[in-house]
Amino acid sequence: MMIRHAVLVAAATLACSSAHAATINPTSYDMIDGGAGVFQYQDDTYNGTRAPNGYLSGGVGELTDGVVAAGPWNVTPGPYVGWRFISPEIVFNFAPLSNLANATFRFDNAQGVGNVFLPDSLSFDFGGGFVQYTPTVTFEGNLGVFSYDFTGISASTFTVRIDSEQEWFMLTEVDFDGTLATAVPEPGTWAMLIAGFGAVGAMARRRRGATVTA
Ligand SMILES: [Ca+2]
Ligand SMILES: [Ca+2]
Repeated sequence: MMIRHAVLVAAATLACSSAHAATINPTSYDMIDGGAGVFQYQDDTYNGTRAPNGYLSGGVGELTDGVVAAGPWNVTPGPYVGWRFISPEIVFNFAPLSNLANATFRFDNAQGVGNVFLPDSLSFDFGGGFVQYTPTVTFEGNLGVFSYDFTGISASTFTVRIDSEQEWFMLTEVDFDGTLATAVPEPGTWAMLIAGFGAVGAMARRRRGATVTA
């Protein structure tokens, strides 16, 4: 009975490998921090390393904390990261990723208030150089939402460059949908699975044998 239970658990683990795309969070993202201005537009909750030159690495913070700014940058500046006169590159690191289905970026659609604008475009580097993808752009209150659908992307680390010709842009949240690559069982799981099948087969053979002789 114990062996049969182990087989069922192993089989259930394998069955989970075909999960549908769902929200996935990066283990870390690396980038040059936001700038200062009338308020501060840094990634205030970033929990990784902050180099003297402002480069952040090995942690996560405001961009993937699930918090979306409730108002424009000049009313609720805290939940934004803002960059000035640069097109920053953000490196996103995931636990092994089998499929990236969607990436969504929420910016303040300030339309020039304080020289803050939506960015011009986003380019993604999945290992073969930067490619500019066409987003679906929608608007939620004061936010401009850039949404990108992908197929066939399995890079567990990739870089997003946010291109801006304007002075400022303000980013409050990045969401990803996809599937993490949890499909491959550990070697120990395989060993247990094979041993379990063998034991169940042996039990079945013994049982058949017992039935015949009874
Ligand atoms: Ca956020
Ligand atoms: Ca901030």
